[in-house]
Parts: sequence; structure tokens; C-alpha cells
Amino acid sequence: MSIMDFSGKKLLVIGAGISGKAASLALVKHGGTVVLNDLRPVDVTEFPWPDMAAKGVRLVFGSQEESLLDGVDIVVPSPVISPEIPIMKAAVSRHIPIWSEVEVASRLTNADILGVTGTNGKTTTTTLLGEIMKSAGRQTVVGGNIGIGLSEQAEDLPAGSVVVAELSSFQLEFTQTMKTRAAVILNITPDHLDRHHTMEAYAAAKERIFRNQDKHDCAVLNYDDDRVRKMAGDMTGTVWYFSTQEEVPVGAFSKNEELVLRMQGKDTLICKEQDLHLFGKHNIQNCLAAALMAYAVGTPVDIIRAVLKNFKGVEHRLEKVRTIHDVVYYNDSKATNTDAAIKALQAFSGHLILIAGGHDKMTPLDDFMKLAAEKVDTLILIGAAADRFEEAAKKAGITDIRRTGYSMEGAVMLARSIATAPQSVLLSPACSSFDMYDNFEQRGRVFKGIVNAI
Ligand code: UMA
Repeated sequence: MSIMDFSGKKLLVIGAGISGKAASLALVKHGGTVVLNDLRPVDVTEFPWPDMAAKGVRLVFGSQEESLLDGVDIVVPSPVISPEIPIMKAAVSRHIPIWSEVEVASRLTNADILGVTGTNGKTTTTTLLGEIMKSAGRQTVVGGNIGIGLSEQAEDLPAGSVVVAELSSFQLEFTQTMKTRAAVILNITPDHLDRHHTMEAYAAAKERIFRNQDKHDCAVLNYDDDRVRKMAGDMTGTVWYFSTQEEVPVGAFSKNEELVLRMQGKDTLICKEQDLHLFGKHNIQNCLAAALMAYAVGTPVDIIRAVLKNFKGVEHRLEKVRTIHDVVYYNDSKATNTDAAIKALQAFSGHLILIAGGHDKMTPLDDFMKLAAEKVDTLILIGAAADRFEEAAKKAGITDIRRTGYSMEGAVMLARSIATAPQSVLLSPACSSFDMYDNFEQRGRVFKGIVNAI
């Protein structure tokens, strides 16, 4: 696709966060007339890009009136903007096209887009794939839901380069023509149902990652996830699978602790599980997915293997922080839902002191607590969710439950006072962080700071 010229187009960008700012700057640079709007009275003196107005972006902060839509050709909502807020409903009734920021990015680049989505594992897979593509010598940028505006990364990249994009359901919901050269859905489990309402709608938003693919493009599906595997019937791209349970007909799988690529009936060893720094079944899935995506765009297995063997993981995802008296401390602050925390627990054989809790997303706790009852010796609860978590933990048969209120320091110090090898201390909250922190990154850094200060 050629790079779009937005001259003569009036665009309303809603939300002045990372994506709103990235989209606004990219759009003015490509000729658009842009209004950047935010409901909050954003303090422009604290704005990281105080020169936005100078670059031609008109800023309207503190209200979100429908009149902002007058004369607008395209609305670009930030991911968090729900289709149910009044201005979005008005845009629909006025038949104004709605493009997410990643759709804008796709219109401004000639690069191949490699898209990664799924409820969990996106960031690890995206980061790993980015590393493989760089190692393969391709001009590569990484962005999207990983915390980097995709449009500022992708714009004006030439053909032959690569955009590795972590894509959330929010971002995919408003894509139109975006075409991925290869894309993966890692898994789908309940999340963001406050926005999408049903699992079907949530899965449908994610499935849009494959929209517009042709047979030269590759759709990578998780064979072990029923909902994802069954999407094969809808695909217009070539389907490859990954599995940690079965030998797939075409794709990649793990068997006898080896990661194997299977193409046209021929098997090639990618690497052994013991060669990896990442651990846990979910991480094997992430490695298989990244390997397939890289292979889909012509990367030799030798390069994939070398990067997999070197990759040390991503901050806040089962990140090893420190060993104190043979007790290892892990930071898994990114586990903002029970499914992610379950994956962390599954990675350990047991002997855990688990620090959990935070802002309660009110998702069911039964499966999480059932597994915790098997793996966790002591459960330390923090934050707003503590009451409900304690009740569910007791119901699941966990007996050693402690609480330290809203104190992470209290939780770490308590863990330290009771932990002895072979136990490990794991922060995997199964909650978002907003009751105590700005985001999960801040929560993870606070945890690491306390552990490192011991
Ligand atoms: N706002 C309005 N009107 C409203 C609601 C919000 O104007 O009715 C404004 C807010 O005042 C705020 C802005 O919208 O200023 C925030 O927009 P945003 O939350 O979409 O923030 P961004 O900084 O653009 O971050 C987004 C993603 N955020 C979300 O999806 C919630 C980031 O993903 C992403 O990294 C970034 O774009 C760059 O692509 C974060 C995330 O939590 C990590 N993602 C979810 C997840 O992973 O579970 C989907």
C-alpha cells in the first residue's frame, strides 16, 4: 500500500495519551488538519510535546462536545475510547469513518506489518519477534500496545522493512484496511468484558488482525485454544498452528522438551526447551509463535534459534529480580488478570510465597485460587481486592493467608521474614494496579526497588 496523503482531510483525534499524540503528529506531517481532543483539562505545560500546537495540531481539552465532529472526515479514537460514549455514537450516526491509531499507522507505511494479539503473552512475543527481525538484518520497529505509538514508529518506512505491532482488541476494533503480512492470536480468555460485553465480541475484535490477508500472508493460530483454532475456517491467509500439546499438521510444536518446526511434512529442530531463559508453558507458546511469524517472512531457522537462546525475557513478566539466601524473587506485575497469574503459577512446581491483589477486576477467582491452593505455601494479599481474594482463597482451601493492607513494602518484608529455600517469592497480582499505582510498570518497579534494597 502506498503512503497516504491526508491533505484536505480534517481529522478529529480523541484522547491525548500516547496514541492520540502519535496519530496527531503523524497526520499533520502527512498533510491532515488535526484537532486533538481530550475530556480531561490536560495541562499543556506538562505535555511531553509542548510544540504540538506549533506543529499545527489544534488542542481542545476539557470537554468532548459533539460539535467537534462538524466538518470532520475521519475520527481517530485512542484505544480506551469506547464506541458507547456520546461523541463516538454521534460519529457513527453521522457516518464518519472511524480509524484506530494503528489503522492510521498502516496507511503511512510501506513496511510489512507483523501483528501480535491475544489476551496474554503479547508483549513477550512482540519483543522476541522484534529481536529476531533485527537479527535477521531487516529494518525493524516495534510498537503499539507495548506502550509506543505505532504511527510515529511506522510512518514513512520503506518496503522491505518490518513493523512488529502488539495489537489490543481496542486497537483492532477500529481497523479497516490494515493488512498484516503475518499475524498471530496467542490465546483468548475473558478480559475487557466491560468494553466488549461478550466473549464473542472480544474474539471478533481480535480476529480483525487477519482481515485483509491474502494467501501470501500467514495466519498463526494457537492449536491448543479451541476458540482460536476454530478461526481457521474464516482465514483468507495461509494458516499455520503452534501447540505445546500436539504435533500440528503445519507450524511449530513442542514435544519431548524440544521446539520443532514442521513445514511440508519435514521437521526441523528449532531448539531445546533447556536452551531457553524463558520458562513456563505459556512462554514456550510465545517462542513457538514468534518463531513461526519470523519464519513466515523468510527468516532462516539458524537466526531464530540464536535469538531464542539469547532472549532473557521482558520486564515485569516472570522477571527474575534477585536471589536472597537461595530464595528467588520474581516480578510478574504484568499479571493484571487471573489468567496471566494462572500462567505464572503454572510455571512453578510449587513452594511459592505469592503476593497478589490490587484493583479488583471482579472476574471469577475459582480457577486461580484452586491452582494457588496447589502451588502456594503462603498467600500475601495487598490492595483493594483483599476481602474478595481472601474469601475465595479460604474457599479453595488455602490456610496461610496474610494481609498487609496497601503496603507493598510490608508484603515484601513479610515474605522475606518467612521465605526459606526451596521457596520462591512471586509478585503476580491477578489485578490491575490502579488502587495503589499509576500502572503495572510502576508497581513492578516499586517491588523490585524494595527487593533490591533488602
Ligand atoms: N479520554 C477521553 N474521553 C474518554 C475517555 C478517555 O478523552 O471518554 C482520554 C483520557 O483523558 C486520556 C486518553 O483518553 O488522556 C487516554 O487514552 P488511552 O488510555 O487510550 O491512552 P494511551 O496513552 O493512548 O495508551 C494506549 C493504550 N491504552 C489502552 O489501551 C487503555 C496503551 O495500552 C498503549 O500502550 C498505547 O495506547 C500505545 O499504543 C496499555 C493498556 O493498558 C498498555 N492496554 C490494554 C491492555 O494491554 O490490557 C488494552
